[in-house]
Amino acid sequence: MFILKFVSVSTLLSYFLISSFAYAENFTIEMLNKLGKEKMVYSEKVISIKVNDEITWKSVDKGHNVEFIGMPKGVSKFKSKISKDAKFKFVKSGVYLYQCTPHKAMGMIGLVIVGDDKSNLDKIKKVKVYGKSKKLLKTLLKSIS
Ligand SMILES: [Cu+2]
Repeated sequence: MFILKFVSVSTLLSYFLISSFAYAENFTIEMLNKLGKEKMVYSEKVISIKVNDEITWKSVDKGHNVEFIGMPKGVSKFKSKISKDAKFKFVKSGVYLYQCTPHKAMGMIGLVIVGDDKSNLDKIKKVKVYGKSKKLLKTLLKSIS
């Protein structure tokens, strides 16, 4: 009786564990020429997601891409083609910083925080960004720390 109970509890537990892994989500960020008063922007500058979630960057307006410039250790560089939708699955927790290659000096940058893990934040703070992105990055980093 005791063993049966134990088995059913652990079955239930593993069911919940597996289902929480299975429901990885996909988020969409739009790459835009204009959003309100801003020009050349990602529709979301900062996004918090879980490990194994995916982001799709939609090429709503042409001429944009996604280029990782700061990420957790062990994650390889990602650079998408200009004017194409881009998709990335985040299997490692940490903070990711990316820019749009053609508009990197116009403040077209974004941050992804995966699994609520900010352990590489100091490294992200040291990543070189250009022009208008410098001030913006400082503001964004302040907003998350
Ligand atoms: Cu762009």
